[in-house]
Amino acid sequence: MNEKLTALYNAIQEGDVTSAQAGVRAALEAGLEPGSILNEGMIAAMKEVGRLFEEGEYFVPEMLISARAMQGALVLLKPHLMSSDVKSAGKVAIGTIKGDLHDIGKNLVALMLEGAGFEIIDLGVDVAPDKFIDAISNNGADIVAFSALLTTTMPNMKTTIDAITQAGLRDKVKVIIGGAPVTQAYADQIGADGFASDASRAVSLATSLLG
Ligand code: B1M
Repeated sequence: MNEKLTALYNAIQEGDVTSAQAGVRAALEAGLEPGSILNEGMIAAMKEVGRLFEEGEYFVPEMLISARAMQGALVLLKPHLMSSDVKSAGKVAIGTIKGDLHDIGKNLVALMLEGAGFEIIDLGVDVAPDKFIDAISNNGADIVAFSALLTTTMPNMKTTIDAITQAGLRDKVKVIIGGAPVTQAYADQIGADGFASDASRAVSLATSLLG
């Protein structure tokens, strides 16, 4: 790996916000592509944090400080991931599903959708079905996007789709889902309109669903 990306990767894995931000600046100054800075330097580091947690080497506080370093680095990378001359492509209400606090992936998906011209209603984390329903009926969301990182919160995606159906709104909105444990098969099983495995695929999916 490029030495600038290695430094960024290490800073995020160690949870050092200052070095992570310095790493993003150095990588940009070296002319590295924002997409590879994100994928190789940052997302890969979070995957390693997850592996260390699984092996019992990291605990929740370590995951949390790595997440903070990731978010601090993302703030600097954000303007470079977004293109400016795009017109509104539709309105997307996005949130992590009820019970789930993992918001880094959700924030990335929101950022890429915004960059592609979608208007974003960011409902935050641990979003109850009612809030998605409100975003459809009172804020005109064309798409609702759910993110889940826990196998234990995934079932709340189905609960939320069921609540949208019961509110009589299912034919007014497209539902897209994603997050590390989520699959296309699960999307089919719960009646979502689409699944994307990463943020850039979420943009292609949203674009194709709205024609
Ligand atoms: Co948590 N955590 N965590 N955690 N955490 C995982 C998810 C875990 C896999 C770690 C592990 O064991 N290896 C594990 C889940 C196991 C499972 O369910 N099978 C886990 C656990 C167990 C937990 C707790 C239960 C730990 C505890 O308390 N004992 C707890 C639960 C809290 C809760 O949510 N109720 C918990 C807490 C936390 C922190 C708060 C400390 C922190 C989150 C901080 C934050 O987000 N603000 C945290 C972190 C950082 C992680 C890991 C290490 C990293 C997640 C991350 O940010 N990845 C994670 C391990 C891992 O993922 N390998 C882990 C980077 C991010 C860019 O990727 O979110 O996958 P991701 O998003 C991608 C794609 O998935 C996709 O696009 C994104 C960009 O490409 N995508 C979508 C995501 N949403 C999408 C939506 C779409 C489309 C695509 O359409 C709508």
